[in-house]
Amino acid sequence: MGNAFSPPSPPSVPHGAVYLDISVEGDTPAVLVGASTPASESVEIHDMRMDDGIMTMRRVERIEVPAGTTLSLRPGGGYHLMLLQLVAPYNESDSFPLTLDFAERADVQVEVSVQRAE
Ligand SMILES: [Cu+2]
Repeated sequence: MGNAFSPPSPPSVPHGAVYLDISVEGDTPAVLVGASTPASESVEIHDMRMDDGIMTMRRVERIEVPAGTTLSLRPGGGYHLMLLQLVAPYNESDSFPLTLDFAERADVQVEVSVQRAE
C-alpha cells in the first residue's frame, strides 16, 4: 500500500477522491470492501468509466486485487475512493489517515497526503 494522495478540495465541493497503490503480497488475492477516514462522513468505492461518451461514476461493492500484483488507482478513470461529506475542506500539504477494510484480512491504515494530481 502506498502513495495515497487526494487532490485539494475547493471549499464549495463537499467531497473528495483518494488514489493509491494497493499491493498484494503472498498468494491470496485481497478484496477491498470499504474504507473510512475521520476526514469525511463516509467513503465509497467508485468506478469511473466512459459510457456513451460521458464519464460516469458508479459505486461498486468491492475491488478484487489478484495475489502478487499492485493495483494503482489514479485520476482520470477507473477505481477511486470517494470521500463523501467532508468534515472540512482540505488544502495542499495537509494529510489525513484512511483505513482500508479488506475481506478476510487485517485492515490497513495509510496516510493520505493532499496534493495535486501529476
Ligand atoms: Cu467517485
